[in-house]
Amino acid sequence: MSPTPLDELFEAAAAGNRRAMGKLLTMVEQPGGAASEVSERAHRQAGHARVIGITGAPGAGKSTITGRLAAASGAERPAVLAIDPSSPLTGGAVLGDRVRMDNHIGSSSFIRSMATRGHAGGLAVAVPDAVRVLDAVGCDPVLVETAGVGQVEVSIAAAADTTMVVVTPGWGDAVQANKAGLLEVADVFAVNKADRPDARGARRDLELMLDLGPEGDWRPPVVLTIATENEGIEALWVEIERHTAHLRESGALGRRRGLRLRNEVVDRIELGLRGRVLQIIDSEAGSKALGRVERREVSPGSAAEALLASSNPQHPEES
Ligand SMILES: Nc1nc2c(ncn2[C@@H]2O[C@H](COP(=O)(O)OP(=O)(O)OP(=O)(O)O)[C@@H](O)[C@H]2O)c(=O)[nH]1
Ligand SMILES: [Mg+2]
Repeated sequence: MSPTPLDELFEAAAAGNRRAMGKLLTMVEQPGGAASEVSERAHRQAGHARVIGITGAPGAGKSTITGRLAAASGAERPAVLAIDPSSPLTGGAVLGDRVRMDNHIGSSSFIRSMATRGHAGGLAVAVPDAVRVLDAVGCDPVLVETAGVGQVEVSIAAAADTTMVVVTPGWGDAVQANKAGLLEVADVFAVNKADRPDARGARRDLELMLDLGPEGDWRPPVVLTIATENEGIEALWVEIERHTAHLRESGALGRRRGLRLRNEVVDRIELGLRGRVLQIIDSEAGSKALGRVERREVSPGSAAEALLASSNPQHPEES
């Protein structure tokens, strides 16, 4: 059998062809079309890459650290996914990211930015598929940067084997991280911009908060870094590797990955159900029912119940 165009694309991407990698990522980012075929195929080949999430407040130095880490990893084919949760479609910040990273990153690295808007399914499904493709074509590690401003971003960052949270010196940053739910998801902390006053104070604040937190078999280490000077980056990478080793030895890696896949299936079911909900409400029966609700003949609750019952494929006799 001769290879299909998709075979060839995967082959080229596996050989390190950036255009082919970019093409595959574009394909999974756009729902419909070949997205599911690419995802299907990528999934069968994936599962080897270490996935590292990097999050923290805007401007904390995540991109600079990420680029430096990719280089410090000494890996042959590191990849960076920079997720921009807030940027409009013009993606100015994302472009800035690229420039900052390109300055530090090894030439073998692959960098890709993803803007939030325009993803029908949301980042919850777009990001895992992008990671899957990079993993499948042999990138390792895959570093995923997101600004930790909301719950969605936190959960994306946490959809990694190892989650690193970047904070900076200054009153309240550790407290902010705590409020945003970042403390719970962190496996490793970087106190970046340690060239600024009171970096040690920030570390102490974090250690205190960790003291108060639940006791587990892994205590997140806190590393001081000056990303712009490449200081502390080696130490940071060592801690990330130590965490990977811990996950493997304790068996937690398999559990984490299993849970991640479960969450992804749940997200996809939810997405599919949401589509069905819209179908129901936009149907003839839906608009009829809505009319009755508006005329106050039935309550919204009864209308929803009736629509749900009549649309349930397990009860075709009711429809
Ligand atoms: N003084 C100092 N500046 C730093 C350090 N690390 C990064 N910066 C600077 O901080 C600014 C923001 O850095 P980025 O790496 O873009 O931070 P980011 O967290 O990726 O920012 P967003 O993606 O926009 O949230 C840039 O001007 C960096 O040069 C550091 O260790 N010390
Ligand atoms: Mg950035």
